[in-house]
Amino acid sequence: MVAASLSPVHGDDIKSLALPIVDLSCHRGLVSELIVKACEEFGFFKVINHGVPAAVISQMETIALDFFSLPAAEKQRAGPPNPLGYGNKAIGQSGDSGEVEYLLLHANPSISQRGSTISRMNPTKFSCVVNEYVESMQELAGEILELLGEGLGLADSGVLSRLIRDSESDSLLRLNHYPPCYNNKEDISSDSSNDKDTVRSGRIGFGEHSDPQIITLLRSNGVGGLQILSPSSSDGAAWVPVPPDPTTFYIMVGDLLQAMTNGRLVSVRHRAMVNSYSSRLSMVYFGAPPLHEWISPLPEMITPQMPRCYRSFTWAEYKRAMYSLRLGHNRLDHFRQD
Ligand code: GA4
Repeated sequence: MVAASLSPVHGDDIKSLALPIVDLSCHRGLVSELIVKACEEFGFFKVINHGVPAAVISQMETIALDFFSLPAAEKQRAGPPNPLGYGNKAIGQSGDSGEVEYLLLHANPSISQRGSTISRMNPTKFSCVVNEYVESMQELAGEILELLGEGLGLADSGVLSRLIRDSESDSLLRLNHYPPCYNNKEDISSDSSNDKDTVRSGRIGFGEHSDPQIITLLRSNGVGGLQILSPSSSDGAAWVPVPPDPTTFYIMVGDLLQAMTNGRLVSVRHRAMVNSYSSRLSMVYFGAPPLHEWISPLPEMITPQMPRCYRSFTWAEYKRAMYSLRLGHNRLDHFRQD
């Protein structure tokens, strides 16, 4: 367990809290139990001993940094994001923005426009590195969902993992670059990995939201900025800074997993703050089902104590709703069972 402590940002309540860590090399039964608990309490946990080769991660990081260091005009050739492609500050289509530039790619190489848009770079090399990273993410996400299925006691424990392993899954890879946000001289002399820097900068890189998909796997460099909203504390919700750890992955429950578990697992609300003097790079895989897949609460998750609370919908329908709403909107509320 890790603990982080901080002072408030702009009047927001910031809390010290131990965040769950799951060691994937431990006994399977124990791991699946811990994953369920973390997803019920936080919708969030960190995985260690995840088995993703360090070279796959570092190659992806290098190529992402190469892309973001291209001249603005070159990067813009991969944009505007509609919704895939390169974006700078504008997020989505409903007027949201943040101190971030990003590249949003489809995880399926035949759908993504990767090669043609990453102009000045070597498109073949870029595609190879992305494919290798995405494959590792799909494998890790599949393994975590399989463990989750076992921990939840589902009759068919592969029902969740199959959705993202499907060859038509609509998963995405997002590369986010948060340039530093200088405020004053004091900022420049401080320790970059310390969350105090994100407090001092106080600028929002990516505003509060939950991820719409099934599961998110996030890896960032050693610069802090990610914060999660702790849902279930006696004194109300508070922002919890997540200490950076480039050797691990942060796992987040998405809206679809909340719907399929009939609200037992919670999609975590989170945001990214900008650090006062170091660039933050995050590489985020969003595991999603195929577009026409129906999403419904699983039968085992519906009990007399927990009656069905979401109606059935397709991922395509959910996506239409999410693009019509603002980033911070609680979009799952629109899919509650009457
Ligand atoms: C949040 C999670 C992913 O980054 C994302 C985002 C998407 C986008 O940037 O196009 C959205 C946002 C995200 C949810 C609401 C809509 C759509 C921006 C936005 C305002 C790629 C995703 O799938 O949903």
